[in-house]
Amino acid sequence: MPFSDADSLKEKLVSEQEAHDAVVRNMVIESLLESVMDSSLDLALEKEEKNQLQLLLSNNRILENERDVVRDRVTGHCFRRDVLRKHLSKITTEYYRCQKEVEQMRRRHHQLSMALKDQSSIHQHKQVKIQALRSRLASVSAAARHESANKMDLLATELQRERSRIRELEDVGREAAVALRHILTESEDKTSDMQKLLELMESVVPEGTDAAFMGPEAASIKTQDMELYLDLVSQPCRSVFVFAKAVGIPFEFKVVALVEGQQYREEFAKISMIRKVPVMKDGSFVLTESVAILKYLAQKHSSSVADHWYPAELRQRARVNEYLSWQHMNLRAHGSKVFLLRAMFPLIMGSEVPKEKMDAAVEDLKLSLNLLEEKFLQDKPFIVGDKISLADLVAVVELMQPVGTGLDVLEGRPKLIAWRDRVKQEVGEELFDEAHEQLMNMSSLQEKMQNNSAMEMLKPKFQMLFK
Ligand SMILES: N[C@@H](CCC(=O)N[C@@H](CS)C(=O)NCC(=O)O)C(=O)O
Repeated sequence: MPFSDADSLKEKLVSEQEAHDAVVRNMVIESLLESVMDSSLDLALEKEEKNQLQLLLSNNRILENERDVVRDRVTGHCFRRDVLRKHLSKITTEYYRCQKEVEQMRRRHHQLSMALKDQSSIHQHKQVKIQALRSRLASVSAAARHESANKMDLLATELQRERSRIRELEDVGREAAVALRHILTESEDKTSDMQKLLELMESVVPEGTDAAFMGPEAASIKTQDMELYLDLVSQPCRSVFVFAKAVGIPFEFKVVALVEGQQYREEFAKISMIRKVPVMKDGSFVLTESVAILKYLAQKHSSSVADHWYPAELRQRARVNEYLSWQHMNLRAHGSKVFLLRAMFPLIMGSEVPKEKMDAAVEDLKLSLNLLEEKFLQDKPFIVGDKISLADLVAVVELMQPVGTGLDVLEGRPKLIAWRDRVKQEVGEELFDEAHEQLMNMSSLQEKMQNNSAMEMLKPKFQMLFK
């Protein structure tokens, strides 16, 4: 082999050797690398394990805490369960007790409804009896009314007879006076003239009823016939009417129908030139103005009229007068205005009342009612105290006037409602209703007005009043 071949072979060998060494080295390195990698893997795994262990430990701690919490809760629940058990047992006992009570009540209810049934049949029975008594009462009172009407007729005839007898007596008196003068002055034959005079007297005044001994009182009783000129639609008339009736003062009711214009008749003008009602005629004594009439009647009949109507005691009487003076321009004026606007204005004027006019009138009335309640009545049963007086009567009739037109002025005023009911009870419900019957029947009143020529006379008055 040539040298160069040997060299190249050598070189080849060397390079082969080097290549082999490199491979071995690589393998060593690789194995070294592998072992290094393994140990680092071990380390990483160990760390991982440690971490996991730590995690497990902390999880364990958490679980232990949770276990403690759960244990506490269980203890709490057990305690509450025991408390609830106790409650439950109490409730159960209570439930049984209630059931017993309900049972007892059911039995009681049954007993009561049986008793109620019995009562209602008794009640029905009584109702039938009451009904029978009512109709009996109605027939008895109709008979009594009839009888008293007959008696009244008889009395009226008797009265008439008495009057003509009085007139006869007056004539005889005049004749006797003439005869007496003749006897005392001119007569020659005094004895026979005297005899004639005696005969004359005897013909009208029989023995035993000598007029000279009847005295002035008896004479005045005969001539003192009380007449009241009234229209019950008018509130002052109602106060006079109710008072006279309530205290039992006899009078002759003379109707002056205002809606028919009877106040304008000449025959009424002869009695009162004021041409308003009420008017009182006591014998020849004529009195106008309701308040004056009421006081006159109370004072004239003071021996039979209870003192509370117009008390004699100075200050109580002053309280009655205080109200009577106040009411003219307040409750009376305002109540009348609302009444006239609501009931008369459209009929007389032929048009509706302007709203602002009506509102203002109602507002004024409310203010008067406030004063009646707060100043005059306060918390007393009646204006002067415990007993009814003329003041209450005059107030109540005024308050009823707008009520007659359908306006409930007492709405929302329980104190005034209770007072009105007390007044009504004191004078007697029947009398109160009788006095207010016409007022409460406005439609028939308006009908009368519509067909009446006297309404024309009222027009200028209204125009003046409400312009
Ligand atoms: N102040 C008087 C008033 C009388 C009065 O105004 N009467 C009215 C009826 S409530 C009347 O007669 N009016 C008729 C008219 O004015 O033509 C009294 O209290 O008696």
